[in-house]
Amino acid sequence: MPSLFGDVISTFMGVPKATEPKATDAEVVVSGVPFDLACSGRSGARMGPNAIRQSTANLIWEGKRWPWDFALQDRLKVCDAGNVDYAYGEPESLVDNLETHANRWLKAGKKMLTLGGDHYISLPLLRAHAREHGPLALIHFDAHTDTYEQGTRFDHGTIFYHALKEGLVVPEHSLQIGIRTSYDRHNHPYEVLDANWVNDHGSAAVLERIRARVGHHPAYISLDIDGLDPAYAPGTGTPVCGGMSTDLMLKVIRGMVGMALVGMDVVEVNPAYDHGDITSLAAATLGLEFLYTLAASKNT
Ligand SMILES: [Mn+2]
Repeated sequence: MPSLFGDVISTFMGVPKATEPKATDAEVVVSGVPFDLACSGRSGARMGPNAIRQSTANLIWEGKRWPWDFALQDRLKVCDAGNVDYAYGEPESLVDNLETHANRWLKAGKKMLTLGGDHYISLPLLRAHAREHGPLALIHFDAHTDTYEQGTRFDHGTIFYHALKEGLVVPEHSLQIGIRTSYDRHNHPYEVLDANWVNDHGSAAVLERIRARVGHHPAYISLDIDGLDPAYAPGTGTPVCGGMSTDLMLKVIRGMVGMALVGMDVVEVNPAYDHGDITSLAAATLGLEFLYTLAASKNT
Protein backbone atom coordinates (compact mmCIF):
# COMPACT_ATOMS: atom_id res chain seq x y z
CA MET A 1 0.00 0.00 0.00
CA PRO A 2 1.55 3.35 -1.03
CA SER A 3 2.42 5.71 1.80
CA LEU A 4 1.07 9.23 2.08
CA PHE A 5 4.56 10.40 2.88
CA GLY A 6 6.45 8.89 -0.04
CA ASP A 7 7.49 10.66 -3.20
CA VAL A 8 5.86 13.85 -4.40
CA ILE A 9 2.90 12.93 -6.57
CA SER A 10 3.49 14.32 -10.05
CA THR A 11 0.51 12.78 -11.82
CA PHE A 12 -3.17 12.45 -10.90
CA MET A 13 -3.41 9.46 -8.51
CA GLY A 14 0.15 8.50 -9.52
CA VAL A 15 -1.05 7.10 -12.88
CA PRO A 16 1.58 6.72 -15.65
CA LYS A 17 2.50 9.83 -17.58
CA ALA A 18 1.87 9.71 -21.34
CA THR A 19 2.11 12.52 -23.85
CA GLU A 20 1.41 10.52 -27.01
CA PRO A 21 -2.06 8.97 -27.42
CA LYS A 22 -0.71 6.15 -29.59
CA ALA A 23 1.92 5.25 -26.98
CA THR A 24 -0.58 4.37 -24.24
CA ASP A 25 -3.47 1.94 -23.83
CA ALA A 26 -5.14 4.33 -21.36
CA GLU A 27 -8.88 4.82 -21.85
CA VAL A 28 -8.92 8.16 -20.04
CA VAL A 29 -6.36 10.95 -20.09
CA VAL A 30 -6.01 13.51 -17.30
CA SER A 31 -4.67 16.89 -18.45
CA GLY A 32 -3.91 20.13 -16.62
CA VAL A 33 -4.57 23.58 -18.07
CA PRO A 34 -2.71 26.21 -16.00
CA PHE A 35 -4.52 29.18 -17.54
CA ASP A 36 -6.21 32.07 -15.71
CA LEU A 37 -6.01 34.99 -18.16
CA ALA A 38 -9.80 35.05 -18.62
CA CYS A 39 -10.53 35.47 -14.91
CA SER A 40 -12.57 38.51 -13.80
CA GLY A 41 -11.89 38.29 -10.06
CA ARG A 42 -9.13 36.71 -8.01
CA SER A 43 -6.54 35.25 -10.37
CA GLY A 44 -4.37 32.24 -9.56
CA ALA A 45 -6.29 29.28 -11.00
CA ARG A 46 -3.23 28.58 -13.14
CA MET A 47 -1.86 26.91 -10.00
CA GLY A 48 -4.89 24.60 -9.81
CA PRO A 49 -3.80 21.54 -11.82
CA ASN A 50 -0.66 20.79 -9.83
CA ALA A 51 -2.39 21.43 -6.49
CA ILE A 52 -5.17 19.02 -7.46
CA ARG A 53 -2.65 16.37 -8.49
CA GLN A 54 -0.76 16.81 -5.21
CA SER A 55 -4.02 16.42 -3.25
CA THR A 56 -4.51 12.97 -4.78
CA ALA A 57 -1.69 11.91 -2.41
CA ASN A 58 -4.48 11.76 0.19
CA LEU A 59 -6.57 9.44 -1.97
CA ILE A 60 -4.03 7.07 -3.43
CA TRP A 61 -3.69 4.74 -0.42
CA GLU A 62 -7.20 3.34 -0.64
CA GLY A 63 -7.40 0.15 -2.70
CA LYS A 64 -11.09 -0.53 -3.20
CA ARG A 65 -12.37 2.96 -2.75
CA TRP A 66 -15.42 3.52 -0.55
CA PRO A 67 -18.30 3.26 -1.39
CA TRP A 68 -17.36 1.36 -4.55
CA ASP A 69 -16.42 -2.32 -4.32
CA PHE A 70 -13.51 -2.30 -6.75
CA ALA A 71 -10.10 -0.70 -7.30
CA LEU A 72 -10.01 1.80 -10.15
CA GLN A 73 -6.96 0.28 -11.85
CA ASP A 74 -8.78 -3.08 -12.13
CA ARG A 75 -11.46 -1.56 -14.34
CA LEU A 76 -10.12 1.55 -16.04
CA LYS A 77 -6.77 2.51 -17.56
CA VAL A 78 -5.86 6.13 -16.90
CA CYS A 79 -2.82 8.22 -17.86
CA ASP A 80 -1.78 11.79 -17.17
CA ALA A 81 -0.60 13.94 -20.10
CA GLY A 82 0.77 16.73 -17.90
CA ASN A 83 -0.09 20.38 -18.48
CA VAL A 84 -1.05 22.07 -21.74
CA ASP A 85 1.48 24.75 -22.54
CA TYR A 86 0.80 28.23 -23.96
CA ALA A 87 2.59 31.54 -24.42
CA TYR A 88 1.95 33.83 -21.46
CA GLY A 89 0.28 37.07 -22.48
CA GLU A 90 -1.22 35.36 -25.53
CA PRO A 91 -4.52 33.75 -24.58
CA GLU A 92 -5.19 32.80 -28.21
CA SER A 93 -2.24 30.41 -28.06
CA LEU A 94 -3.96 28.53 -25.23
CA VAL A 95 -7.15 28.25 -27.27
CA ASP A 96 -5.24 26.69 -30.17
CA ASN A 97 -3.00 24.47 -28.05
CA LEU A 98 -5.82 23.14 -25.87
CA GLU A 99 -8.15 22.39 -28.77
CA THR A 100 -5.33 20.64 -30.66
CA HIS A 101 -4.38 18.68 -27.53
CA ALA A 102 -7.99 17.59 -26.91
CA ASN A 103 -8.54 16.69 -30.58
CA ARG A 104 -5.51 14.39 -30.54
CA TRP A 105 -6.65 12.44 -27.49
CA LEU A 106 -10.33 12.31 -28.44
CA LYS A 107 -9.57 11.17 -31.98
CA ALA A 108 -7.61 8.27 -30.48
CA GLY A 109 -10.80 7.17 -28.71
CA LYS A 110 -9.81 8.37 -25.23
CA LYS A 111 -12.00 10.19 -22.73
CA MET A 112 -10.73 13.27 -20.92
CA LEU A 113 -10.66 14.56 -17.37
CA THR A 114 -9.25 18.08 -17.50
CA LEU A 115 -8.08 20.13 -14.51
CA GLY A 116 -8.28 23.94 -14.72
CA GLY A 117 -7.45 26.70 -14.94
CA ASP A 118 -10.27 29.22 -15.08
CA HIS A 119 -13.61 28.33 -16.66
CA TYR A 120 -12.65 29.72 -20.05
CA ILE A 121 -10.86 26.45 -20.79
CA SER A 122 -14.22 24.68 -21.14
CA LEU A 123 -14.93 26.42 -24.46
CA PRO A 124 -12.00 24.93 -26.45
CA LEU A 125 -12.70 21.62 -24.68
CA LEU A 126 -16.37 21.69 -25.72
CA ARG A 127 -15.36 22.48 -29.31
CA ALA A 128 -13.10 19.41 -29.39
CA HIS A 129 -15.65 17.13 -27.69
CA ALA A 130 -18.47 18.29 -29.97
CA ARG A 131 -16.31 17.65 -33.01
CA GLU A 132 -15.87 14.07 -31.83
CA HIS A 133 -19.32 13.32 -30.39
CA GLY A 134 -21.66 15.90 -31.93
CA PRO A 135 -23.56 18.55 -29.94
CA LEU A 136 -23.46 17.62 -26.27
CA ALA A 137 -25.69 17.51 -23.25
CA LEU A 138 -24.05 19.84 -20.75
CA ILE A 139 -24.15 19.03 -17.03
CA HIS A 140 -22.79 22.19 -15.47
CA PHE A 141 -22.11 22.70 -11.75
CA ASP A 142 -21.53 26.34 -10.81
CA ALA A 143 -22.64 29.30 -8.70
CA HIS A 144 -22.88 31.28 -11.96
CA THR A 145 -24.60 30.48 -15.26
CA ASP A 146 -21.63 31.79 -17.31
CA THR A 147 -24.09 32.71 -20.06
CA TYR A 148 -23.43 36.46 -19.97
CA GLU A 149 -23.58 38.04 -23.42
CA GLN A 150 -21.52 41.07 -22.45
CA GLY A 151 -17.93 40.14 -21.89
CA THR A 152 -14.39 40.37 -23.11
CA ARG A 153 -12.86 38.25 -25.86
CA PHE A 154 -11.39 35.88 -23.32
CA ASP A 155 -13.92 35.74 -20.51
CA HIS A 156 -14.61 32.96 -18.02
CA GLY A 157 -18.22 34.16 -17.63
CA THR A 158 -19.45 33.91 -21.23
CA ILE A 159 -18.50 30.40 -22.28
CA PHE A 160 -21.93 28.77 -22.22
CA TYR A 161 -23.40 31.66 -24.21
CA HIS A 162 -20.77 31.03 -26.89
CA ALA A 163 -21.07 27.24 -26.65
CA LEU A 164 -24.77 27.60 -27.44
CA LYS A 165 -24.18 30.07 -30.27
CA GLU A 166 -21.59 27.74 -31.79
CA GLY A 167 -23.95 24.76 -31.58
CA LEU A 168 -21.64 22.80 -29.25
CA VAL A 169 -24.39 21.97 -26.75
CA VAL A 170 -28.03 20.94 -26.94
CA PRO A 171 -29.87 23.21 -24.51
CA GLU A 172 -32.88 20.86 -24.34
CA HIS A 173 -30.60 18.18 -22.86
CA SER A 174 -28.55 20.48 -20.62
CA LEU A 175 -28.74 21.61 -17.00
CA GLN A 176 -27.01 24.07 -14.71
CA ILE A 177 -26.81 22.96 -11.09
CA GLY A 178 -26.11 24.96 -7.92
CA ILE A 179 -26.71 28.39 -9.49
CA ARG A 180 -27.12 31.25 -6.98
CA THR A 181 -26.39 34.44 -8.88
CA SER A 182 -28.65 36.44 -11.19
CA TYR A 183 -29.75 35.34 -14.64
CA ASP A 184 -32.76 36.04 -16.84
CA ARG A 185 -35.24 33.45 -15.55
CA HIS A 186 -37.78 34.22 -18.26
CA ASN A 187 -35.39 33.85 -21.14
CA HIS A 188 -32.76 31.27 -20.28
CA PRO A 189 -31.73 28.44 -22.61
CA TYR A 190 -30.73 25.85 -20.00
CA GLU A 191 -32.69 24.16 -17.23
CA VAL A 192 -31.48 25.53 -13.89
CA LEU A 193 -31.52 23.60 -10.62
CA ASP A 194 -30.65 26.47 -8.35
CA ALA A 195 -28.73 26.09 -5.10
CA ASN A 196 -31.84 26.51 -2.92
CA TRP A 197 -33.69 23.75 -4.77
CA VAL A 198 -30.68 21.43 -4.85
CA ASN A 199 -29.91 21.86 -1.15
CA ASP A 200 -33.57 21.44 -0.17
CA HIS A 201 -34.27 18.39 -2.36
CA GLY A 202 -31.05 16.38 -2.17
CA SER A 203 -29.07 14.14 -4.47
CA ALA A 204 -31.81 11.69 -5.50
CA ALA A 205 -34.04 14.50 -6.76
CA VAL A 206 -31.13 16.16 -8.57
CA LEU A 207 -30.24 12.88 -10.27
CA GLU A 208 -33.83 12.33 -11.32
CA ARG A 209 -33.82 15.73 -13.06
CA ILE A 210 -30.42 15.06 -14.68
CA ARG A 211 -31.52 11.67 -16.05
CA ALA A 212 -34.82 13.08 -17.30
CA ARG A 213 -33.07 15.92 -19.10
CA VAL A 214 -29.95 14.19 -20.44
CA GLY A 215 -31.22 10.66 -21.06
CA HIS A 216 -28.67 8.69 -23.12
CA HIS A 217 -27.36 11.73 -24.99
CA PRO A 218 -23.53 12.12 -24.97
CA ALA A 219 -22.91 14.31 -21.93
CA TYR A 220 -20.06 16.55 -20.84
CA ILE A 221 -19.67 17.57 -17.18
CA SER A 222 -18.24 21.03 -16.52
CA LEU A 223 -17.64 21.49 -12.82
CA ASP A 224 -16.76 24.93 -11.49
CA ILE A 225 -15.56 24.28 -7.95
CA ASP A 226 -17.48 27.41 -6.83
CA GLY A 227 -20.63 25.34 -7.23
CA LEU A 228 -19.59 24.18 -3.77
CA ASP A 229 -20.22 26.52 -0.84
CA PRO A 230 -17.14 28.59 0.16
CA ALA A 231 -17.11 26.47 3.36
CA TYR A 232 -16.20 23.49 1.16
CA ALA A 233 -14.24 25.38 -1.50
CA PRO A 234 -12.74 28.64 -0.22
CA GLY A 235 -9.89 28.50 -2.73
CA THR A 236 -11.63 29.87 -5.80
CA GLY A 237 -11.81 33.12 -7.75
CA THR A 238 -15.45 34.15 -7.34
CA PRO A 239 -16.91 32.49 -4.21
CA VAL A 240 -20.66 32.78 -3.46
CA CYS A 241 -22.28 31.71 -0.17
CA GLY A 242 -25.15 29.22 -0.08
CA GLY A 243 -23.72 26.49 -2.29
CA MET A 244 -23.70 22.71 -2.35
CA SER A 245 -21.75 20.55 0.09
CA THR A 246 -18.96 18.30 -1.11
CA ASP A 247 -21.03 15.31 0.07
CA LEU A 248 -24.02 16.32 -2.07
CA MET A 249 -21.92 16.94 -5.18
CA LEU A 250 -20.06 13.63 -4.79
CA LYS A 251 -23.36 11.76 -4.52
CA VAL A 252 -24.61 13.39 -7.71
CA ILE A 253 -21.44 12.50 -9.67
CA ARG A 254 -21.53 8.89 -8.37
CA GLY A 255 -25.18 8.62 -9.30
CA MET A 256 -24.45 9.07 -13.02
CA VAL A 257 -23.34 5.47 -13.58
CA GLY A 258 -24.63 4.19 -16.92
CA MET A 259 -25.03 7.60 -18.55
CA ALA A 260 -23.16 8.43 -21.77
CA LEU A 261 -20.49 10.60 -20.13
CA VAL A 262 -17.82 11.67 -22.63
CA GLY A 263 -15.69 14.05 -20.56
CA MET A 264 -15.35 16.28 -17.54
CA ASP A 265 -13.50 19.36 -16.47
CA VAL A 266 -12.92 20.62 -12.92
CA VAL A 267 -12.07 24.32 -12.97
CA GLU A 268 -11.46 27.47 -10.89
CA VAL A 269 -9.40 25.88 -8.10
CA ASN A 270 -7.23 28.71 -6.78
CA PRO A 271 -4.68 27.38 -4.26
CA ALA A 272 -3.54 30.84 -3.10
CA TYR A 273 -6.96 31.34 -1.44
CA ASP A 274 -7.27 27.78 -0.20
CA HIS A 275 -6.99 26.64 3.42
CA GLY A 276 -5.61 23.24 4.37
CA ASP A 277 -6.02 22.13 0.73
CA ILE A 278 -9.81 21.85 1.27
CA THR A 279 -10.57 23.00 -2.26
CA SER A 280 -7.92 21.06 -4.14
CA LEU A 281 -8.85 17.90 -2.20
CA ALA A 282 -12.51 18.43 -3.11
CA ALA A 283 -11.54 18.86 -6.78
CA ALA A 284 -9.28 15.80 -6.70
CA THR A 285 -12.02 13.70 -5.09
CA LEU A 286 -14.72 14.86 -7.52
CA GLY A 287 -12.41 14.09 -10.45
CA LEU A 288 -11.61 10.66 -9.03
CA GLU A 289 -15.31 9.91 -8.50
CA PHE A 290 -15.88 10.74 -12.18
CA LEU A 291 -13.26 8.10 -13.08
CA TYR A 292 -14.97 5.57 -10.80
CA THR A 293 -18.31 6.44 -12.38
CA LEU A 294 -16.83 5.76 -15.85
CA ALA A 295 -15.32 2.50 -14.59
CA ALA A 296 -18.60 1.33 -13.04
CA SER A 297 -20.46 2.27 -16.22
CA LYS A 298 -18.43 -0.27 -18.22
CA ASN A 299 -20.36 -3.08 -16.51
CA THR A 300 -23.83 -1.66 -17.03
MN1 LIG B 1 -18.49 30.09 -11.23
